[in-house]
Amino acid sequence: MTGKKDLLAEIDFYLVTDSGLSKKGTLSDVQDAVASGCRIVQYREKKKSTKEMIAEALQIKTICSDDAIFLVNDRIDVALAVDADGVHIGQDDMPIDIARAILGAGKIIGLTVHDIDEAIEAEKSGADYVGLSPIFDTATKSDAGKGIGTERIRDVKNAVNIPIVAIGGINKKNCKNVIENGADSLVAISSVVCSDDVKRETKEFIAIIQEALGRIS
Ligand code: 3NM
Repeated sequence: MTGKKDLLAEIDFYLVTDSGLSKKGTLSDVQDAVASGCRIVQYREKKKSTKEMIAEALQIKTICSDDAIFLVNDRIDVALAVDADGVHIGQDDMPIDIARAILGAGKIIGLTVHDIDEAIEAEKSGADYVGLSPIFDTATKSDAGKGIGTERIRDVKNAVNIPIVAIGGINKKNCKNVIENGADSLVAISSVVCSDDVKRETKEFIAIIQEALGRIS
């Protein structure tokens, strides 16, 4: 009934795929990240046909298996077609109450927010986590806007009880600071998928995050 919602409490490094930036391809990135301990994968694909997306999503679902949460960005139809664990949607996508009615209570819905008010609203409307963005300036998403800075993470952390996933311009140098300011998890797309060794990068992010979260010393 609850699907993989319980796993949300354990997420640290969060993989978002990007076939445009990836060196080795989306499936290879997912495989490597999950093999290195990544517990949450978001399939974000803006270029492929629905048919191609469904075929790829099915393979990602198999890779994630019971080990990692598998979400689809934006495309609720694709998430339903492959019975993914849930979706990640933005402020201009389908309203969350309608998405929930379509997906059902057991699925995970993440919502992108940019400030405290949107985060409070997201929690009220039933989001399971918020993606807070963009923390820093980023070239990966052209319309992301100016970075809000790490202090805003703490403000949002104090305002909501659902997990906060930080995104936008995060790398291995600044990620400790992101976690220490209240993020529960973080995304670092270019840092990871543009690297020669996704396995190593994922492991290193996880180690830094876990240490900053105080889960290991
Ligand atoms: N969403 P990188 S920023 C997918 O601000 C995405 O909502 C953003 O890429 C938002 O980790 C972003 O390479 C890209 O900066 C993040």
